[in-house]
Amino acid sequence: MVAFRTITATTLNSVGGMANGVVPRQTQKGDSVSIRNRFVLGAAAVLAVAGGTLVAAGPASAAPAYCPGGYACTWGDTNWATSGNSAANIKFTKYIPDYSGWVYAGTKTNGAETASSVFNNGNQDAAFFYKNPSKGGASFRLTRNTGDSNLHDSSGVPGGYQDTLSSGYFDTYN
Ligand SMILES: [Ca+2]
Repeated sequence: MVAFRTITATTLNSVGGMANGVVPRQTQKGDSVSIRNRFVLGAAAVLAVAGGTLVAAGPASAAPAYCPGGYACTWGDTNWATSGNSAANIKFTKYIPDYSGWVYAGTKTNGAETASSVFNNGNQDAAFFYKNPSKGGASFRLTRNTGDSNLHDSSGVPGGYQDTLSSGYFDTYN
């Protein structure tokens, strides 16, 4: 819509006419306005592309319940719950070198190699999750305020990490 108005005004200017209250301007000035508007439109297009990239890279969204600010959290099942309970998670503010030492809150389910959903609600850092204890084995990285509600499928974090996580670290401690 902005582009259309710009083209119309430029066209009117180029023929030196006056219509619909548009004051004719010298061609040079009209051209400079047109160039500036094209630049603004170009910048908007770049922002639109960047926004699309962010969405594709990971499901940025509001943090799930019971994963407070400053924490990275894991749950035993998909959709940020363990046995239907969002509060039944394991969370850290720095790192957990071995999830086998933890159970999902309020359950007896051990945290090692059982996570099916994860979220990084940290204040600043990316979070890294590993298949083996103490930063060992294959890993993936979650930027702040992103997560994966289903580690079984290939959207978000690449598939193959369900029921494999054994340690997690914020970047500062990684
Ligand atoms: Ca997934």
